[in-house]
This record gives sequence, C-alpha cells and structure tokens, in this order.
Amino acid sequence: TLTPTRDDKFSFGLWTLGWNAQDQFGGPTRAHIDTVTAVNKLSELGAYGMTFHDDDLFPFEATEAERQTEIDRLKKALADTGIIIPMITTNLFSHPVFKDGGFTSNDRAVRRFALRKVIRNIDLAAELGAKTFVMWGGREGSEYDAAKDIRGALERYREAVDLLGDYVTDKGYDLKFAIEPKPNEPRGDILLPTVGHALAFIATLARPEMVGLNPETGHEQMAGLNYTHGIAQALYSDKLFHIDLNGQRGVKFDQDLVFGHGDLQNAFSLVDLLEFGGKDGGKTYTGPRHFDYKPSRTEDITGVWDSVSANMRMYLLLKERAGAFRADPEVQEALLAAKVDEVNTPTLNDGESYDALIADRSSYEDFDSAAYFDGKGFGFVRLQQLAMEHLMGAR
Ligand code: GLT
Ligand code: MN
Ligand code: MN
Ligand code: MN
Repeated sequence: TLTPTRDDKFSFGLWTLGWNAQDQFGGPTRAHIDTVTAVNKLSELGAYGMTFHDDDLFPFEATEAERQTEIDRLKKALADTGIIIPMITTNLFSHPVFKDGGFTSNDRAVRRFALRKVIRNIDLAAELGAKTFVMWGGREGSEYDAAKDIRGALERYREAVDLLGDYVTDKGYDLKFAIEPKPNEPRGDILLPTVGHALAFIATLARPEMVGLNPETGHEQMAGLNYTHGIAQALYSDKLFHIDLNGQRGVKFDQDLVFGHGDLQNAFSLVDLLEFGGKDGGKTYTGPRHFDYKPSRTEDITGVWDSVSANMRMYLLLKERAGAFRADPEVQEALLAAKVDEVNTPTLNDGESYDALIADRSSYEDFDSAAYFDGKGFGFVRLQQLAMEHLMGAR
C-alpha cells in the first residue's frame, strides 16, 4: 500500500517543513509554521514522529517560562495525536556565538556554553522519551587551515562526547547519540566529513557503544560518495542508529530535496538494503525513516504539505518496486549468475590455515587466470537493467 501508516515509522524534522525558505540570496518566501500545526498535519498525513532542535521549539533567547510554554504546547499536541518524538538534536550552529563551532570552537568559553546547551537539551530529550540524540556539528570546522588545529579540535570533540556520555549514563537515560557527518556547508570544511571519518572517531571514544551515526543522503553524495555503500558500512559496524533521508543531485551545495528526487537509482538500492537486505530478506534497520529535506523555496504552504507526502510516497513506492525486484524469478536467476551471494562464502575453508592455502595448488599453481572465465562475464549490467526496469515499473 502507498498510504503511509504509523507502522512505516516516518518522521520529519520540525525545521524541515517549518523552513521559511530564507536562503543565502533571498529572504523568506513562506510564513513560520507553528509547532502544533506541524504535529497535527504530520499526524493527518501518516507520519508517526517529529524531531526538532531546541531552537526550533523555542527561540534561543526564550525565558524559562516561554520555553516551558512551548514544551507544554508540544506535549499536548503529542497527546492529542499520538505523534512521538523519536529523536531530538541541539542547535549549535545558528547563533553568532557558534560562528567557529560549539564543541570545537577555538574559544573555550563558547565550548563550555555549548556543553551546557546540549546538557539542557538532553534532559528535554529524556523527558519527551526520545531514544536518539543527534549531533550535527555543522559549524565544527574551518575555512582556513592556519586557523584550526584539527588534532586539538578532534580532542575537544571527543572530550565533549565523552562528557555527555557520562551524563546520560549517570542520569540513567535511555538515550544514544548519533553523529551526522557532512563534508562542508556552512563551514568550508567540516570535521567528521563522512561516515568513514565518523566511524573512526567513534572508535576513540570512552563509550563507543553509546555512539552511532545519523548519515544523510545528500551529505555523503556532496562528497561524491555512494550513500548506499555508506549505510551498508554503518550497518556492518552496528552503527546505523538513525537516518536522514533526502535527495541530492551530485557534488554541489546541499540541496535537501525530497527523498528520491535526486539520485533515484541510489535511493532504490538504499530502500532495497533497508527493507530487504537482511539475511532472511527482512529489514536491516527498524528505526525511524526520518526525512531531513527542505520544501523548495518556490513552494507555498500547499507545496509544503505536498512535499511532506511526496517523501513518504517515494519511500513506499521504492519499497514496492524493490519488493517486486526481489520477487522476480528472472532477477533471482540473474543474481545467482552474477554470484552476488557468493561473496558471503568465506574465502578459506573452515579452519583452513595459510599453510593449507599455500599447499592448495589449485588456488595458484594450477589456477589458469587467463582461461578461468573463458570469455564469460559476470552479467552485472543485465542485473542492473532488471533493477532499473523494476524501478521504472516496466516489469
Ligand atoms: C540542519 C542540517 C541537517 C541536520 C540537522 C540536525 S540541522 O538543518 O542541515 O542536516 O540533520 O542538526
Ligand atoms: Mn542536508
Ligand atoms: Mn540532516
Ligand atoms: Mn539539512
């Protein structure tokens, strides 16, 4: 079915549909959307969750009372609709004080302020029952190589995440962190620019088990990387804690298009991996299908809600198409011919040592590399064509 239900676990950032469409070159083209309207509309359109930054819900300068009013209004809307808050995150990038970063600013007082802002928001996450706390360090980075000691900045990043891990653990909160990589924008170069960099960083932490990834489609693609590969490696490392789905067309500024409106074939392979990539053909990821996109600046309020629905519909269409691809006997035969599953067979026999491998003449001395394929290819193109035909609804 192409009608989204709560079981599909679709969620949206309040900052996504709520974006007033201000950009580098022009002012807002739309009005602010109130939190309660957002929750009601998401519920009506079939989402199950909403996410937000502290500053999305109440302004940076909000008084304690103003902050509480907004939290209470949100709680009431959640109770009225059944929408949940699976993830929350902290804005350490909009206010001018964060112009050189939060956790890694050269200015120590800014770093201490950033930690306090995050701790306050972790308490809110726990209060609202969020299970994931995203860290997107958009301002952690530099434009000028002489201006940032990268090793020092990474040490401060580690110090911050370790401290927050201690805090969550000591408070007994059921909350995990998900780092969101991005190569650039707003900084010229951002720290932890890709899934791979972030995985290496997580391994240096005091509590690596508490920290995973929130990879965004467009962010990996801005680095020219294959998002499906990045997600697969995150899964391989048990680090896919959350996901930001959207669309991007190639290596350029962060487009935040509707999911599937960018690299469609990569979106197809991604949904195939998430929904059918498990050992038994089941899901590999059961968390929120979270959309972090921006309704284009050309759109009015109708266009905003159309684009919310478009994200969910694209996901469900791709899921349907990937299911049809998997079920097609000709695809199964092509997969077999392409030896796709053979990569899961260990290269050595059970218990085989390198001595035994060296003693196996068929593996080398008698292996006729030139004659081995005897003019036969793998048939990957045929397989890809079948995938594209399913994607296009031609089969
Ligand atoms: C910001 C960024 C996103 C991050 C959000 C979380 S905020 O809009 O562009 O990719 O996921 O901080
Ligand atoms: Mn983005
Ligand atoms: Mn994102
Ligand atoms: Mn974004």
